[in-house]
Amino acid sequence: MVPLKRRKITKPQATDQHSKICKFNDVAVFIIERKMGASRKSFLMQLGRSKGFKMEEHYSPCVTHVVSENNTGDEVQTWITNQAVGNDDKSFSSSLHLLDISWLTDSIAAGCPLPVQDKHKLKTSPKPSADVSVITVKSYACQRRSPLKHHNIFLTEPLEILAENAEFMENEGRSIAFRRSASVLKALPRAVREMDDLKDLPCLGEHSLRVIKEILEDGASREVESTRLSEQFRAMKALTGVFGVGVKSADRWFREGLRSPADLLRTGQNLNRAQQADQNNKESSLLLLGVRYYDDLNRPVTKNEALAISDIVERAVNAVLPGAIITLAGGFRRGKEDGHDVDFLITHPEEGTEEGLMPKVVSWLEDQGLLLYQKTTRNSYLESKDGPARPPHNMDRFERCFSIFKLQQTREGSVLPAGAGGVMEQRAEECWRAVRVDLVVSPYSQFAYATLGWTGSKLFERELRRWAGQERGVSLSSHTIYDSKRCYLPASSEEEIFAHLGLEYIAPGERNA
Ligand code: 8GT
Ligand code: MN
Repeated sequence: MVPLKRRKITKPQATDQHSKICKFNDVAVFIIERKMGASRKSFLMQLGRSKGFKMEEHYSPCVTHVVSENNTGDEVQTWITNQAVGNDDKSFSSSLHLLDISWLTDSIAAGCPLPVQDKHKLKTSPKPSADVSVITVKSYACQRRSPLKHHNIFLTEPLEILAENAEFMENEGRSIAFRRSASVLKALPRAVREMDDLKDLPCLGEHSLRVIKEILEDGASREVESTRLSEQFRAMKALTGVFGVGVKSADRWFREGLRSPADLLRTGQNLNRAQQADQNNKESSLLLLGVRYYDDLNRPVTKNEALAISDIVERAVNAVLPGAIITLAGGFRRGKEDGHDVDFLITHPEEGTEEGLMPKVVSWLEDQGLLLYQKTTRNSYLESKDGPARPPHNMDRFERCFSIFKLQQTREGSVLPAGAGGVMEQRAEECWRAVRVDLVVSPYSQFAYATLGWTGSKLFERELRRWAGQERGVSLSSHTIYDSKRCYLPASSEEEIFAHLGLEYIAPGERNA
């Protein structure tokens, strides 16, 4: 056994001996034995030392140059990391050179440590950055994919309550801000757990962040929950839920003390007042219809019901214009399982033959007793302000029919197959429901734009138009794109329109911003 005293002095002596002959003190070389073998390593160590190189026996933080043979940079890095386990030194310095043996042999031949050149360096794969968990989300909703089912409904639903409330207050800017925040969260690949998950995300304003923080910390936002329960929010929701009633009328009625569609009937004053004036006759009968079918029209339309209506529309259109093309648009085209209405686009490959189509389709449907209400317009700008008009930003000039279909159903609520006759039809005679249906006729040359414009979601459409204007200097509508010289850009598919806009194509199912 070596006495403790001797052991203590042996090591420094040896180092001293080395340092005596070391000519290049700022370079400390370590050779990795792996794949090289002990004898070759020992030979190279001796050779190095004989030329005045500081050759280290062990790997330590003072090593400046790690040399290996037939190892990849990643292998060397792993080897070094493993040496560090258990030491304080868990990482290695970024100034550490990971080199091929050729650097050492060249240096020995040159009689001094050569400057490290690219050819000597071992290639390592890029280190995953510490920020790998930070997700980058593009700032326009039309640049992102947002599926129907996402991971952050617990945040987006409350934000959308605030958006809806802002709409009731006619504060569009605020409403859009909340919708944009919600939309960003819909695009995230996982649930938000902490506020840090949100850093670097676009479109999240101060107010939205406050709401999100509260939900993450307390499970709910006081502002959202009190909005949800507020008399005004609930009344506005109920009153705007009446077909044909916009925010302005609902707000007026709220201030007059009305709270629900039943109140409209009870007081009757609005209906009577409206009926007195001849020009308002239509409006009041629309209101009566809206109240009468309130429950039906607020019950989601199922996919099966949409398909059954699709069948009817196809029969109607083909009866009056064979060869016409009918597309189910809106939420159902995006893959939704239900919706508040069913939207259809109709065209014909022979441009011009679609003109005047709507009145014929409508009378076919009426003859079959399939319509409870319809209002056909050639030009959406002529619609009354409080009628079922849409906000001006997504209006178009297509021939269009707002309607309420009378959809036959079996008693169990399933839809009667088209053409089912006999006993079944008689039994189901009184079993039907009201469904809101929008029919839109587009010339064939504008059909791609119409399809894109009517597929939604509403925020996705808005963001497309914003992108077009702000980033590309063009104007996008449901008819075409026109540039600053008002030149029209024809397109025969949605893919082509995305390409015109310099955007990656986003499939309908991923436009749920
Ligand atoms: P839903 O399931 O509640 O029915 O949801 P949706 O189908 O996505 O919404 P929608 O209110 O039925 O509208 C369908 C799409 O048509 C939306 O993208 C909306 O922007 C678009 N749209 C209208 N009105 C108009 C309009 O006048 N012109 C154009 N081009 N698009 C319109 O709702
Ligand atoms: Mn719809």
